Amino acid sequence: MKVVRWILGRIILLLNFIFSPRGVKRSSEDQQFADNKASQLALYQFDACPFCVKVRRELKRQSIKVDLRDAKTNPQHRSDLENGGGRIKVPCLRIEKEGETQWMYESSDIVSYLQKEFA
Ligand SMILES: N[C@@H](CCC(=O)N[C@@H](CS)C(=O)NCC(=O)O)C(=O)O
Repeated sequence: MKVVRWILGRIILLLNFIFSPRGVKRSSEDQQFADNKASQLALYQFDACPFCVKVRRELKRQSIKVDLRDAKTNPQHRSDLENGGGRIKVPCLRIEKEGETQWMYESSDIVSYLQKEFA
């Protein structure tokens, strides 16, 4: 089962690489604004998780760089996710806003949030 999951994960990564979405082009001012906003975000994720790939594709579409934190292999990120968000489930977007931290689970909610904030 582990091997099948590993193979499926590699296929997802390969397809994602081949059919990588195009990023939106912004003026340098707008891009700077988006970059500043994105610096308040961090995505807790697994490399080959299909739901995480879905969110990373949206990040690519929105041309924003978000700190990607691997919660599978990095014990610090894993425990931060568990303690901060309440459970080990990915993807989870950590949003730092006006001194408050929000932990957003569910890939569809994260994609909607990114579209609302950056599109
Ligand atoms: N409905 C969720 C599904 C997320 C999900 O099932 N993630 C899996 C990885 S693909 C997970 O975190 N499982 C917990 C674990 O493996 O410990 C979403 O769309 O984000």
